[in-house]
Amino acid sequence: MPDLPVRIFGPVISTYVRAVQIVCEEAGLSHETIPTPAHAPENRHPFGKVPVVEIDGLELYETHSIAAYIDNSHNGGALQPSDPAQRAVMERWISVGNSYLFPLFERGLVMPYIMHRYAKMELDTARISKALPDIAKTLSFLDLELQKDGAWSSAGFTLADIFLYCILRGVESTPEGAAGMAQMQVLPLWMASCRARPSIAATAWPDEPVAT
Ligand SMILES: N[C@@H](CCC(=O)N[C@@H](CS)C(=O)NCC(=O)O)C(=O)O
Repeated sequence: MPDLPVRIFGPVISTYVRAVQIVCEEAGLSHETIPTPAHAPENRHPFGKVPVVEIDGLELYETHSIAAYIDNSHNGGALQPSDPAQRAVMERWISVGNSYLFPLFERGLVMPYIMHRYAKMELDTARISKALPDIAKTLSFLDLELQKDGAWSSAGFTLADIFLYCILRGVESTPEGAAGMAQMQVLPLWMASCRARPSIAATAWPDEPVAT
């Protein structure tokens, strides 16, 4: 185990900062989050994103590569299936989360609420209304995939669960997202099972329901 805590630079409440925090918890690594807004001059991510992470004398960015590094170097790869087919499923769902889910949810729903709650801007209801049909369709798609064959959860708890939990947690923290999620059959059960995991409980956001 490294002597120094893993240093995570990004906002304290952030989807991808949370993913790194959870992987650190899974690996038993101490970690600290240094509040750094994405577009602050001190942010070292070349594309103005967060997080940037210092670990083992390395400076890393891009959450998927950070998560895989921590799991491979400090957790025996326990969060990544060794079976190639299961691994492909995990990688697919991380990619789906990063490429399609996060942009849709973040732009259409989560960010308008962040701007409203924290920057005290008027809630952009037009943007939310426009995005809601696609968000509802996407939640249904995820729910049906879970029902069909367990989708990303079929190989046990992996990095895919961590990415998707963090991405869906943002959705769930909005009224429309929480209502949409409550209409799903299996997705809320999967969210609850994640919340029962110590790494996820240890990194909970202030408004997050506790595991029951
Ligand atoms: N590809 C990046 C995406 C990270 C990302 O989008 N982070 C969000 C915060 S959770 C961000 O930096 N948002 C600020 C922005 O896009 O301007 C990664 O995997 O680390």
